Amino acid sequence: MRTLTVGAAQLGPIQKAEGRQEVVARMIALLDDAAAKGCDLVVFPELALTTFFPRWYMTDPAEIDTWFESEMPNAATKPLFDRARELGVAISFGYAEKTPDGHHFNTSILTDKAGAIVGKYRKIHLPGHSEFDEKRAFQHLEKRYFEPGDLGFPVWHALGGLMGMCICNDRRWPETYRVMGLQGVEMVMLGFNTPSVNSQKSDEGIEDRLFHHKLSLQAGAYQNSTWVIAVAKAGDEDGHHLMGGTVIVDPDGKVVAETKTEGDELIVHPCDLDATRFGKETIFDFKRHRRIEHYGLITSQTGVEPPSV
Ligand code: CDT
Repeated sequence: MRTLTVGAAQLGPIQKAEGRQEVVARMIALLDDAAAKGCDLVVFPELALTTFFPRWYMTDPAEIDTWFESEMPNAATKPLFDRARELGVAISFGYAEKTPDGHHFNTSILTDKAGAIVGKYRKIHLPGHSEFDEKRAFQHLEKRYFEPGDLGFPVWHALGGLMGMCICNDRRWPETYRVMGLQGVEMVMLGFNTPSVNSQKSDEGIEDRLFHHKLSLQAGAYQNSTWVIAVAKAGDEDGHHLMGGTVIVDPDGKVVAETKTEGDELIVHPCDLDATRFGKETIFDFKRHRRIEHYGLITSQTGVEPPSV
């Protein structure tokens, strides 16, 4: 057994006016709780330090940049890194990253138990749109504020296992898991901010949204025989509701732990990384069973092209 005890640290809503220091204090409270419960690793949501700002339409670059971090750790997040190091707990969380040469990404990091950053991922599948869309009930402007990630889907040797990350909408795309699966990933960590209604389909509510969320995670976990840790930012942010649904999914595709609220809430599960072996060595032994000679369209074509009549 190679057991990694994981805390999935859901955050309740963060209002637009709430500062990073307040949020970091909430994250430290969850981290303390996780350490007391024996966690080796605590995973926090996408864009964990602020409200989900891509719902707001902005045109002033200086205003936009107030939502971004130009270094990590920085003054606001140093107390979180310091506490994680003191407790000997690894952490993963998402934030809006501005690089020294001015690029903007939706990013997640993973630290080791000494608080050193050992992995960085930049979100590849950016949902939504780039211009104000009056037809939508509310805006989702990730394509306006972020560039698609430029780091691929790396997998790292860390915490005694093979660890990978993706972010929110990435979880809906099978390619995300398969590219990590081909590197032997044993645990995928991801944060999400998912509105509880579809801005383009008013009758698609929270039940359907939670169903599609879990369907994607459970399929990705099963088909690649990997743990998946999916962590929400949930609840009502300035009148915009985000669904909860923080879950830990085992390599058999089963949900083994789940939050019950839409507030700050920690769930903990002992994840045996060796439990990934059975699936990887049998039905999903890629080397024996994959037929790449028939998969060319997956990387040569983006949109749908029906066969000619
Ligand atoms: N943050 C994020 O990626 N949210 C999306 C909402 C899609 S609606 C434009 C998600 O896939 O959950």
